[in-house]
Amino acid sequence: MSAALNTQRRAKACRSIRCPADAPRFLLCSQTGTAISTVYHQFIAFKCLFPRSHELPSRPFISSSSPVPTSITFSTILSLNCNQSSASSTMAPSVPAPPVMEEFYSGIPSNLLDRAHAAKERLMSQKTAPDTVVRDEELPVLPPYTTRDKFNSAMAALSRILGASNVEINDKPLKDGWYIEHPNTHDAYHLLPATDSVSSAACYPGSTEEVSAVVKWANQYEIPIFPISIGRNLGYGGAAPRVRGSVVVDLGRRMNKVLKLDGENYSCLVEPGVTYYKLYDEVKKSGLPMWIDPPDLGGGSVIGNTVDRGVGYTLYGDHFANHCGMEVVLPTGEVIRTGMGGLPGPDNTDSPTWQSFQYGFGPYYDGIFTQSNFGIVTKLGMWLMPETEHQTFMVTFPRDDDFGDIVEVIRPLMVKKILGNVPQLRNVIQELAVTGKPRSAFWKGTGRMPREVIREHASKMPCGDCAWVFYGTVYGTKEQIADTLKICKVEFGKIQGAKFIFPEDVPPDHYLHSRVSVCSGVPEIRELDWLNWKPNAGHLFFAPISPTKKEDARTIYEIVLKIHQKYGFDMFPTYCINTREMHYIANLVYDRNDEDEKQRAMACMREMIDECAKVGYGEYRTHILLADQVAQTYSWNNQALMKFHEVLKDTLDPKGILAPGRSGIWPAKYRNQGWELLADDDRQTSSPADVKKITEKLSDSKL
Ligand code: EUG
Repeated sequence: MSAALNTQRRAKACRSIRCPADAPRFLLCSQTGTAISTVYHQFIAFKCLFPRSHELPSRPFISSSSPVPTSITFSTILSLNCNQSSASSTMAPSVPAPPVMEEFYSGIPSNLLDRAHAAKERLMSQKTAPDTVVRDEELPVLPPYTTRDKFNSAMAALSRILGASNVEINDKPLKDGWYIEHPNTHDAYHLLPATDSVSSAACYPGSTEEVSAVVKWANQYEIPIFPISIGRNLGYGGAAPRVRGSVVVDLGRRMNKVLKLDGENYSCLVEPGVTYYKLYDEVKKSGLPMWIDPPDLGGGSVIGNTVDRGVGYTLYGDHFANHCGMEVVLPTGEVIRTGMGGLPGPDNTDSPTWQSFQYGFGPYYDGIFTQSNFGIVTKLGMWLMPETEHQTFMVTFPRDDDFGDIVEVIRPLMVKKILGNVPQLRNVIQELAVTGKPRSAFWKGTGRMPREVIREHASKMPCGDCAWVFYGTVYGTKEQIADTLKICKVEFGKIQGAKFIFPEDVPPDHYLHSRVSVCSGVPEIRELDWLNWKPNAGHLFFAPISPTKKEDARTIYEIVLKIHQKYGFDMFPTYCINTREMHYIANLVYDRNDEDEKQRAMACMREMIDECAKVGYGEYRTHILLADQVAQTYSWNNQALMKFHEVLKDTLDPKGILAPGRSGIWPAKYRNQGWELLADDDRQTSSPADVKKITEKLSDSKL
């Protein structure tokens, strides 16, 4: 059945099926993604979806005796008999479908629903861990340097500012959920116990003014806040605050509009809750001939990804480089606009040049609001790429040792802009992983999968018996594409045995087709499939920057390989090549239900960070719990850079309320008291015991 038909059928089902009578009260508990998956367990065959956010029933957060609203609209979906994509198994799904975007702002687009549902089904079929983690401590977890009484009165004040329905206490068991139904209470891909990196509460401001009011509130009560846009920074900490008990400011729930689409300027202006799926949808609806630039997975926030300096795969793949203009709430609550946005248009309108010129006049600040805790970005301008003809292809290379030579071929092609997007180079093992089959389907052994096993399976797949796979795309007119491909064939052909494979050469469920989409501006869900490698999988990204040069790339490769071998992990390197450098992404997949494996994953990350730093290489981005260690590797001139960060932090955020510890930047209030989590340190400063140790020194004098 087509997606449209499916949606129609679901709409019909929505009208005809009523949820059980106790559903409204249940929904009152929580309105987050977490709650969505909690609901699943109540109604195994149905899925209850929420009405739009402004219609959400109010949640009593202090008194539980508020009246239960009587007019909640439910739509339901029959989760049985749902359609399967071609890639999925033939079994009927036993898990409910994820919410679609029309029904929930961070949902899946309806055209991807069947595939997302199948992907969820495949992942959940491997799950052996319990669905919820029950917590054995007084809840909610308090932020540091406060008392329960003070916290309660602060939360009462916050409820008065935002309305009680927009404040939600994190006092339920934790649910990791799934990609679409992700939690905003903790890190779904926890490295430490799930209960460590948790918030005390989440709040949902509905405008820049309300964000500013929340920031002023945080200053008044000295409560640490942790803003998220969507909260899908999975592999880097998800929605989890660095400081235990922070209040998560979930911007996306009520601020998720595409504010402008400009078909002449080829630009847009978005709010934090706009995902790549949503921006794509709006551009399509507008009929304008523009592309967005999605990362591998489309569920992330455009703002969130850009301010974490994420990457996509069209000609506009460097997201920060293609942003134009920000609106930022500073840690004191002041609101600024950067670039041309500083110059107001007539009659209180936005500057007509805000999305046209990045720099404005005077110092250019936008960079300090990325990977930082210096401000909350509430609006962001992005440039959009004009639609064009395109051709995606893969090139396979036969020998493990070809790696260096491949890099040497790629660099000049990119510097000369023959290749203009962000192409990927992957190891052959990833061809196995992106089939979505578990590792156990290929090999039953323990330890790292042997090269011969990979070879045996690859030789039966479209990639054949190869070692490396390059995914490239060329753009332009048909003639330009043909010319560029000719050059690529000559250049890659210099490596003996290089083989070009085009989309028409592979079956419809091959990963190459999802590269065609991503590299032509169509957001995808396919990349999740390598998460099936292990049961209960979480993933971590080790993401050093390498020059696009043979020797550097090899040095890093050898370090990463040696340490993966030492800790017993299969190695999934994806090189995202951005001209003169490569984002060297090693995806570490681990079983969240296996304590030993989690500890090895952490140790493996720590050692890779250290060993790379020793020879001069550093990460472009990292998991929130590894940020202190990574920040310390940027130590040139006796940590001069960190000292500069700290000067800015203390000036902009004197009370230290905004995301303390983000990117390793601690405000004065927290600095040098033991919060920093360094490599040679076995403490876990997000654990209850360590937080207690740190704070009790000060608690007598401060409280
Ligand atoms: C990927 C790429 C990234 C990143 C995390 C994951 C790709 C995975 C270029 O940056 O930070 C397939």
